Amino acid sequence: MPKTKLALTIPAALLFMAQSAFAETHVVTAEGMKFTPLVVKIAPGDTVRWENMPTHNVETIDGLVPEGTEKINSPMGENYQHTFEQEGIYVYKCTPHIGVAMGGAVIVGEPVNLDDIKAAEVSGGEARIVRQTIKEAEAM
Ligand SMILES: [Cu+2]
Repeated sequence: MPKTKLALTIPAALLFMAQSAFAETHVVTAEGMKFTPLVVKIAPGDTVRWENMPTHNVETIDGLVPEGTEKINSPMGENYQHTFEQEGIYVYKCTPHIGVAMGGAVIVGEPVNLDDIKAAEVSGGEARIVRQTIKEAEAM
């Protein structure tokens, strides 16, 4: 391996190790028909854990997540956790309660897909979640 390549590889590996060592778990709590906090900002490699979910779930909304990421659709009525590796904004809903705007967003690292989210056509409960998400992403 050429020296320059090695010099780049080692810091990258150290950075990865440091991220893993300090990976955090962030708790989002369902309170009534609301997730608190509504928007959670985390680092790549961190985990979000949803608690107090007796009648709720977490379903990411197609088109409102970073391209190429796997859909999340958690089992109804169960606490759930997910580790986010890929940067960007993930908007999600509670499937049965999106009509009353029960949903939220996870912003992982930089909000790289903010423009896509701004351009998306949303209405009703989803639109309320998206508006709040854009506001918080723009304040970063
Ligand atoms: Cu719900």
